[in-house]
Amino acid sequence: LVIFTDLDGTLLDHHTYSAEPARPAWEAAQAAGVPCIFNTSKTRVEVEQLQEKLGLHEPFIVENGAAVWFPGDTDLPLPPDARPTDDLYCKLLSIPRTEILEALNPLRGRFRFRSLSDMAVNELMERTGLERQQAILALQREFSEPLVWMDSEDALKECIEALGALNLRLVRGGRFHHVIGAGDKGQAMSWLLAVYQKAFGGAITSVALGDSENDLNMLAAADVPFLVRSPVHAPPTIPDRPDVCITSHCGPEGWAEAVTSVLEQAGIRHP
Ligand code: 2M8
Ligand code: MG
Ligand code: MG
Repeated sequence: LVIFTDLDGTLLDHHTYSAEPARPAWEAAQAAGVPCIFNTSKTRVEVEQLQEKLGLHEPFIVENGAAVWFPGDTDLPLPPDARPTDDLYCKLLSIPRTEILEALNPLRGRFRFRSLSDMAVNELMERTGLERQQAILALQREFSEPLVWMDSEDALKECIEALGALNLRLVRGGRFHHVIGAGDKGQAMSWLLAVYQKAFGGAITSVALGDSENDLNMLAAADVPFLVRSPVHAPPTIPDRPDVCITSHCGPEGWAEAVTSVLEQAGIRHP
């Protein structure tokens, strides 16, 4: 069993960013040797800080599937192109943010949007409710660019087409639209799952949890998908997965509900 989870609005409360209501559930998973892999829009430095705060030490996927980071002391078989960076290894699945920003520049005259590269820390704090220290880390992006869309829905469609011609995509998170290069959360999850299969042999059951549109391909690719209820939007529908479970609680309470049920079905009980 391996758990892949979105953070904002899923493991973390949409408004307060607290994961505490889910603590007993992830501690039970950890005690049973079930890894909780973060698969998020957040940046590497945001996830590093969060893992430290929660007491987790696992590989993680950042910026909507753009890269997989492994702890420096990982036992997993690293691919030959994993790049040592600081204390970690990075497997790049996408392109650098600089290329995305260059592609966005000529579109600024055609469409109305603000991107994170236009924002100072204070504006990001106001828009997200992040603390100053967290907002500073959210601005340290490496592989993607979140946008506040300020134009019409028709213009959004046009912009998605213009980006598509440049091999870029726009995916909708909880608050922002994210411009990403190749890959997505679903592909990154499948890539990392194959690394686990190789390490441990045999089939591993993948559990995925998410709340927003940018999580749908991850949920569609998982053996056991959970849509965690959101306090701010209706649950999106996943084509071809009528079996998806929608939690009755929102955010971390819903996460705990889902993970507890999965662990119980696997014969793992809370201590
Ligand atoms: C952004 O990501 C979330 C994910 O769903 C969003 O679109 O609402 C990113 O900028 C991330 O780095 C940041 O931590 C988060 C804060 O709400 O917003
Ligand atoms: Mg989310
Ligand atoms: Mg997210």
